[in-house]
Amino acid sequence: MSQLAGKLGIVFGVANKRSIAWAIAQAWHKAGVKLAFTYQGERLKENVEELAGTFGPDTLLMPCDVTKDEDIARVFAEVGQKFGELHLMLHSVAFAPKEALEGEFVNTSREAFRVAHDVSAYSLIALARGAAPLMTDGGSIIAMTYYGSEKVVPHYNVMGVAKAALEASTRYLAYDLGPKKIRVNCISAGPVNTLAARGIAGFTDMLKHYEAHAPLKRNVLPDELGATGTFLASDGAAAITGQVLYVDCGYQIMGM
Ligand code: NAD
Ligand code: 0WE
Repeated sequence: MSQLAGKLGIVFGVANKRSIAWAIAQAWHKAGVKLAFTYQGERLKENVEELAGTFGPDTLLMPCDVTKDEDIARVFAEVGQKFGELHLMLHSVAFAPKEALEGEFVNTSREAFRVAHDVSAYSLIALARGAAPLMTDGGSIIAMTYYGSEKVVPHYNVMGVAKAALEASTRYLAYDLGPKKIRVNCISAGPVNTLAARGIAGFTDMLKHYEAHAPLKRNVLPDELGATGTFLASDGAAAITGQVLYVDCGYQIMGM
């Protein structure tokens, strides 16, 4: 029996079957975690309904735009009612206006900066504040990040700055929530072909670049992100908090 069996979790960021959030949700589900899901809005409702439905017809599913405090309040009120407590939370949400990922970083508008940071970084703080009171027996909070937070990845632009804020927020949250036995960590994934990655000019070349230069000479698989998510949720990671774990086939260690 898995040590995660019977635990209760909530997942933010499933858009479709390719979403990293879905890979981690499946791994948690296989480990016996009972899951609640949120989706961004009506546009994604059907998709997520179908995926979440594969875990049983009574799987808790709620809309949540993470830029809306009232949505977040409603989600955790409902989780409180239906679950009574919570052990795991996955934050797998990011957005920057498309034009900010196309041109030069120097041209980032005030509004694009605001939106990118609101959706991709501030939301972790708001969600952690919502989840923490329900994590009465301790917990594990995981957020998805990317290497563009620490090195320049051309065109990642304001998302890199927002990911730096997300990673720093992870450390401050780990400090605040540590006394409650709530751990907060980031998984820094290598590139994965998802909705958020598709349409990014040169993404296919980026996958090839990782294959050529990462020590493992390949790209990370969604299942491997799921396995890391399961590890970080487990007691095997009981002393790990405030960290960024690179799950990128070793790419991050390279200097050239
Ligand atoms: P995805 O498009 O499947 O997931 C992004 C999710 O963010 C979607 O479900 C979308 O609905 C959600 N979202 C955006 N704005 C929102 C809002 N206002 N309210 C609620 N939800 C909102 O793509 P993904 O690649 O699975 O991305 C998930 C996470 O993984 C992101 O944080 C991303 O930065 C990170 N990441 C992705 C890669 C990659 O190469 N795909 C690599 C490293 C990290
Ligand atoms: O975090 C991401 C992508 C997040 C993302 C994607 C989009 C595309 C559609 C945020 N906002 C938007 N806005 C849109 O309008 N990744 C880690 C994947 C990614 O995106 C890149 C990358 C990589 C890798 C953008 C440029 C360069 C590299």
